[in-house]
Amino acid sequence: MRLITDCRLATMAEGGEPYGAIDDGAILTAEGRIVWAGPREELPAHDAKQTDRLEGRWVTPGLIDCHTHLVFGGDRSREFEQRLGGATYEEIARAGGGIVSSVAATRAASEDDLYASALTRLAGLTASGVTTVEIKSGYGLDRDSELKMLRVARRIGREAGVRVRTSYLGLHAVPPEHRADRAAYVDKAVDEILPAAHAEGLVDAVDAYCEPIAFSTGEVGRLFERAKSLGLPVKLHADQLSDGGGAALAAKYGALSADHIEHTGEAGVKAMAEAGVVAVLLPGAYLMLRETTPPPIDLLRRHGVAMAVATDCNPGTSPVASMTAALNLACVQFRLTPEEALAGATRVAAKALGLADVGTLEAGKAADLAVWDIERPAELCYWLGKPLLARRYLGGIAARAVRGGGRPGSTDRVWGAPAATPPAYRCE
Ligand code: DI6
Ligand code: FE
Repeated sequence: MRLITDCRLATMAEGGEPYGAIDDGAILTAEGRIVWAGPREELPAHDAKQTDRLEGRWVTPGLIDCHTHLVFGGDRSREFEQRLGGATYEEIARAGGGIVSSVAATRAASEDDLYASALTRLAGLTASGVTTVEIKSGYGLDRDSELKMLRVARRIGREAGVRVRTSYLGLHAVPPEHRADRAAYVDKAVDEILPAAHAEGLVDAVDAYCEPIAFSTGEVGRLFERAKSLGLPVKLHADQLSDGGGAALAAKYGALSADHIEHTGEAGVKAMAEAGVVAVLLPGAYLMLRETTPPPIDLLRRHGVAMAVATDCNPGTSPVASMTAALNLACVQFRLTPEEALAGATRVAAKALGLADVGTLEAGKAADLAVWDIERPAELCYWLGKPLLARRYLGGIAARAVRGGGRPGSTDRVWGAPAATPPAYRCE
């Protein structure tokens, strides 16, 4: 048993004080779980062998990034330059760039290369307090390459000091070899690739990109039927660029979440509320695409739809590798309150992933914690770029941030394993 004390808690538990704040708190952990969390003066009798004194720092649940495309090959910063120079996303795609260039690079990359390059981005997430990350496939678009991406995601979960949930995103784009017969690709994704990935234990949820430029509600419906028959939960990239009925489709299938939803109208929001679908807000993509229609935040509030916030870390539309940056962007661009945003990166993000045992500081939950050098929880949404994290705990064990920064292929500078004695403090 371990006692974590001399700290302030933002438990993020529902109801009660803003942020579930406790001024002088303590946490008891054992076997990877929180045994007790509350005001220090109410600390029960315990037999903790270790005591970590946090010198007044704030502790929140470890942050949860519930929508990322962390694993991909290649680099698209050249496209960023082209777009700043006036080229449109469509022109770049027609010239062989865009999503198809990520597909080519991902297919060409080895598992080791994909793993190493993903860690360079994961480093940004863990340095901003992330302890659980969702990772999608979708840049492989053939059987072997999709499975390769998902295996890399699983390896990250085993070796890189973070919990991982995977999503199969086979309906992300039509691969170049199927441009003339997209129906055959949908058949393959639904009937062959998803079942194969599922059989290998690589899929925690099924996602799709529902948009006129990507896949129709009918095509996505076929995929979701298959997911249902395999017992897998679904989620959806919905209504990002137009109101194409994506949110309503997600609701029809009882999806965990509908993500983006900039263009969702009131009928879609109502359907989400009735089906308990979480809205995942992705302010990084909104920023990078210079969008001007924000998600319908007031409607979501009015109808009681829970809102999560995520990075959407991807090479095309959201090169965002910091969860605290995503929080800032959600507040500034979408006018979430800092408390809403932080709930969206903890309690609500857990719901968006269907996880019952992370997201708040409460007895019984996993002891995944983030310790911060801040004076108020709102600072997590206020600063843009200032390092705020003092330490993470993963399953009750102090974990160093994963440090990437190496070139693809070099894994020597990566710290994956939780460290018993983190550098910043002494653990008694
Ligand atoms: N999520 C996605 O899957 C695409 N946009 C988004 O917000 C990514 C598109 C790309 O790689 O260009
Ligand atoms: Fe996405």
